[in-house]
Amino acid sequence: MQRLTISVEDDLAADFETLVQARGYENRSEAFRDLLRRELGQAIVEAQPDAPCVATLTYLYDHHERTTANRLADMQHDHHDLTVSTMHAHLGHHLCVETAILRGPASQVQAFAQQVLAQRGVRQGNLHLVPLDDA
Ligand code: NI
Repeated sequence: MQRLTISVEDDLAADFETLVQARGYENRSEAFRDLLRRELGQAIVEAQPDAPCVATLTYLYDHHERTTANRLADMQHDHHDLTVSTMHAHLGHHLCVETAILRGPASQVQAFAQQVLAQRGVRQGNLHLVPLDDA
């Protein structure tokens, strides 16, 4: 473990302290390490599009639009190499939420996620991508 000493403007320090409190970090070091890991992870994905990664893709869709569910299932079968698992929950009469665990080269995972999110009937979604290091 190394000790880093950094200087930041007063406003930035205050905002950081607010974030530390709001997210329930025990201390600023733990919060800063998380921010750094996230940025470094994103940099790896950008620099190495083929870097192995794992991701969660979460989206809402209307199951009364019958073709949407079929298209989403077809897409996951077509990309079974990227799709590890999918969890589905019925939120109401119309609305469903699905979370898919994806695994593969970062660029392929991102491309597949974009394809899913672009489908008609898919309302809102988010991809969370985490690079897998050598371990
Ligand atoms: Ni449902």
